[in-house]
Amino acid sequence: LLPREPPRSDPAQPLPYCPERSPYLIGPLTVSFSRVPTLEQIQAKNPAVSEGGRYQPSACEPRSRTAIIIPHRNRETHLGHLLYYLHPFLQRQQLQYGIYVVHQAGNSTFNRAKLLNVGVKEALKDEEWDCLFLHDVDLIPENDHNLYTCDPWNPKHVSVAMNKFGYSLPYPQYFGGVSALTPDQYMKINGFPNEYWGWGGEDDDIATRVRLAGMKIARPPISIGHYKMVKHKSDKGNEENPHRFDLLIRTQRMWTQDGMNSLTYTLLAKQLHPLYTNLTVDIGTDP
Ligand code: UDH
Ligand code: NGS
Repeated sequence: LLPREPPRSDPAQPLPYCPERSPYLIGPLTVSFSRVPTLEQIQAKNPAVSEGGRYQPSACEPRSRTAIIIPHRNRETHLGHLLYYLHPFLQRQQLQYGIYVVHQAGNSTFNRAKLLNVGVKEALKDEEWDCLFLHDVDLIPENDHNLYTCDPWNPKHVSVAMNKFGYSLPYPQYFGGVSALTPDQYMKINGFPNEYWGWGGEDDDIATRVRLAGMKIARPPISIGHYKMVKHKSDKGNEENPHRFDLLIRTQRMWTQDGMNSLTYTLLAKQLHPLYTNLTVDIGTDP
């Protein structure tokens, strides 16, 4: 448990940096989905989290300001599980953070990568985040040595060892699940593609963008990047994208034209919930 930190004595005095290694880290964690926590229960366990799902350590200057961006539609149970584990996890890492849930309005085909672009654009209006964590809702980190900070040089693929893949990478270029980029790295790859509607391929497109922009994929050690997935059936409105292989052939030609520089959407609502900021967005429909 995180001990209560003393209140800041003199707000004008600069705080010392938080230690390089947080003293609150535990290592491997036990993650179970047998009970679905209510938002009220999660709130009660996280009294230091403020409106919009924001936190900053009170006794030291955090080494990273990290925005967690979660693409979402119709996965409330998964969101409960993730918030339950993620809030204490991030506080133990002594980070300043904010959690954004980007909710796709309407029933048209789901578009994970475009929702993440929207989340980045909106989050950067709030704060000069050092690090953007693009995070599937159903993946729970199982080791808090897996720091939610960015690699200064290269985009980081973080969910390297998921239980559903036997705690190993399914293939060397896999970039799905959870990834972390600095805002600079994100802009350098022109963000994520907007044109992948439905399941599959958008993460492979992102991996290719990283290479085409002259960077490499950074990764935490397999022993630390453990994630447990909440089991679920495939979603209505996120069927396999039949065009994904055609799109992937064109990444090299398209990546500079399709991304943050071509992103259009309508923000329908921005609500500061106690545990997260909810962005409801109209991203259009599958052409
Ligand atoms: N998501 C939603 N709602 C949806 C669909 C996706 O919130 O209806 C979000 C959610 O954050 C999820 C992420 O998008 O974690 C990725 O969704 P996904 O369906 O691509 O991946 P997931 O691992 O499921 O959740 C894999 C389903 C396997 C389909 C197999 C097709 N061959
Ligand atoms: C690849 C998909 C990726 C996907 C990965 C894991 O085949 O988008 O499988 O999928 N690429 C293409 O379809 C081109 S999973 O086992 O999680 O359903 O992330």
